Amino acid sequence: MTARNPISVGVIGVGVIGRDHVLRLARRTVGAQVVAIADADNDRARSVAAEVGADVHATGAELIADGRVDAVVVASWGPTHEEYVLAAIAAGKPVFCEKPLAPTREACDRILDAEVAAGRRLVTVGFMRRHDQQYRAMKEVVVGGSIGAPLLMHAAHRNVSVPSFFTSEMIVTDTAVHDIDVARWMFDEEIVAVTVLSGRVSGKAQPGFRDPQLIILQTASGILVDVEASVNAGFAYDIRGEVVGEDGTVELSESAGAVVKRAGAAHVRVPTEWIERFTPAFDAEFRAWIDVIAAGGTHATVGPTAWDGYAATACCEAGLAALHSGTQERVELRPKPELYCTTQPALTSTALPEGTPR
Ligand code: ISE
Repeated sequence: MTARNPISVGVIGVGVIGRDHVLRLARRTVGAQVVAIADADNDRARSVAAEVGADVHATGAELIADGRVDAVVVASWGPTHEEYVLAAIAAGKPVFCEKPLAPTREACDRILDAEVAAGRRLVTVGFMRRHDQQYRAMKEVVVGGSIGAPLLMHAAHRNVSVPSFFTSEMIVTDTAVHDIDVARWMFDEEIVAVTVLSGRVSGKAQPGFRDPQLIILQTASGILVDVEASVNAGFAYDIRGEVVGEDGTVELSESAGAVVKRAGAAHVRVPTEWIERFTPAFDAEFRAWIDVIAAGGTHATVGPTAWDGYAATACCEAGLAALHSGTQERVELRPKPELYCTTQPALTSTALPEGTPR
């Protein structure tokens, strides 16, 4: 397939992250333009469309059917993802879907079936941490073998606060889902079991809300990953990760910025919002996506595939069962279709800087 240049993108759902993606695609992604927008809130669609000179469609289905739209971004509410992703696959258009691919394993199954029937990978899932330079540097060390065979991973995912509609279950499905994807990607292994522990509850959480949670993932070869997930940390958006190997450890550096030392103390900026922490990763993710579509190869996906979206949702389902049972729950996956077994092109847009320790 030979794609057009620039790639004309339609965006469905322009709430917080959807609008951010519209601006990123329209203003700082070379080779992309945003031509169409749809949102359940029509006024919001119109106001975001006006910022970038795009047309507004009444529905996501209409947007996908628009002949000028080469590729689709789905950033609407999770339960709507399946309908839009299936419609994009049916139209043969590359589709970038924010996490979750779909909230239930059955819905993800239907997406896998549709993509397998189409015979072409068209779906990319928005697990942006795979494009984050710190995580990528960490993975290079793990794969390079200098710290020996990986045994454990420690992770922390602390949000400053969350809106009042946030639930204990969403700490697994909306927050820790990123750590689930990182663990699968870091070790190139599936997760086979999940345990979720909750103990003393933060005084800042709503009554009945189980925050923080300690989530323990076990990979197929037995690597244990503990994730402290909390959403009322108050002080900062604090993301940690450390892999412990047989011969050493590798951890995410504390800050991408400068460390200031003065008056007997060291100061380093810690972001307060996830958009700030991961903006470079979101930018890299969209650059890579537009590049792969423009290259017009066999598959129009880069980074996390529909299989990755399915596996993450299956782990979240086990996580929810574990949250309620208090015991370890197994993750059972369907056999991996052949379509997802070939490797993807390297992410050249996120190549690591010279001198990165390996
Ligand atoms: C949000 O949807 C995200 O994707 C953020 O990365 C995560 O930190 C936050 O907890 C989620 O609500």
